[in-house]
Amino acid sequence: MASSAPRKRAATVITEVDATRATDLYRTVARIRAAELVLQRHITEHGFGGFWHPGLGQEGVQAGAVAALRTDDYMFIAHRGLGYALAKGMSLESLFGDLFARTVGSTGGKGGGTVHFVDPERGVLGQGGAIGSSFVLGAGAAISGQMLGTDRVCAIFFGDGASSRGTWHESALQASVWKLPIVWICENNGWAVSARISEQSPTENIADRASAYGVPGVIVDGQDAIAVFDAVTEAVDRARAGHGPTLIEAKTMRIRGHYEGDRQKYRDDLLVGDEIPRDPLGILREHVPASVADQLDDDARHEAESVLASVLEAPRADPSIIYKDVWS
Ligand SMILES: Cc1ncc(C[n+]2csc(CCOP(=O)(O)OP(=O)(O)O)c2C)c(N)n1
Ligand SMILES: [Mg+2]
Repeated sequence: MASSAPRKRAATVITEVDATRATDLYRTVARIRAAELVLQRHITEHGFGGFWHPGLGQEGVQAGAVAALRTDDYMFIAHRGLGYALAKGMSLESLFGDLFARTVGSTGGKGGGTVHFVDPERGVLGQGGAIGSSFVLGAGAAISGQMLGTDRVCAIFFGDGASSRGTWHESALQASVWKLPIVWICENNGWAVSARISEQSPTENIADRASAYGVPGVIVDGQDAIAVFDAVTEAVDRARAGHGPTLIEAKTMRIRGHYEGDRQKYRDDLLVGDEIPRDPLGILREHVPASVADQLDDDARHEAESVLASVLEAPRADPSIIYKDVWS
């Protein structure tokens, strides 16, 4: 089932459902984009206490994939951006609150940024700070769903760099044998910090590794949110029906540095100007009336600006909460 070219959507005729879906995806991508840009500006002007790994340009993967999940499906996010958590229904206030260590954050102000975004009611289980640990944690969440007799699926996001961890291989083997309800979503943006994909993988496609474990490997154009939604929907249906995991590789690109402020001297493919190649918003605009898209852009910008302003006014947490929620 592995393929060497991005899967094309079969449907070229826009149905009523497609138009609604495209508008919903546009709204989500626009909200993520606006949050990314407002953070980028703030960090450039005022600096930042931690690391912000921008997900600019990768919003199509995040919005498209999460739209294919139910609210009660589990999800392990990756560190690049906040799109996964926002798309799953967490409020922008709770995410900015985490980034700026304010009490309104999902961790109540303990900070830590993207790594600690959490919302069990919406299935957002955070991520492991050690890249690749989410593969085993996610397998555990999937087993728990199975043992409790639910039909919950667990989506696990990760990068091309993380795909080389042994943890993927051991959990892939077990997940395949036990038919765990997992969808692995690899955001292949071509870089792991300063290492090109060609320096860390002997094969061009991460998805090709799936065949070794007897699971489908699907390549999808990560800039096309609808194509991502279609691919993840098929994988989610398969997992929910008890047929086991799927590996989806979304081809995307890292627009900015590994972290905001990274000068990227190692890079020979730096973009000039602000234009995002194959911009996920531009691709969705083919399916959304211009006036609707313009309004959604305005709404998203307004939301990001006003939420950032109010979060920066919110109180910082008292240091005494530092051990709250720590399991020992
Ligand atoms: C086990 C482990 N090794 C190294 C790191 C440091 N680190 C954080 S992100 C990253 C690169 C990840 O690259 P990729 O998975 O492609 O994700 P991307 O940053 O491109 O989104 C590394 C090496 C870490 N957090 N954990
Ligand atoms: Mg990468």
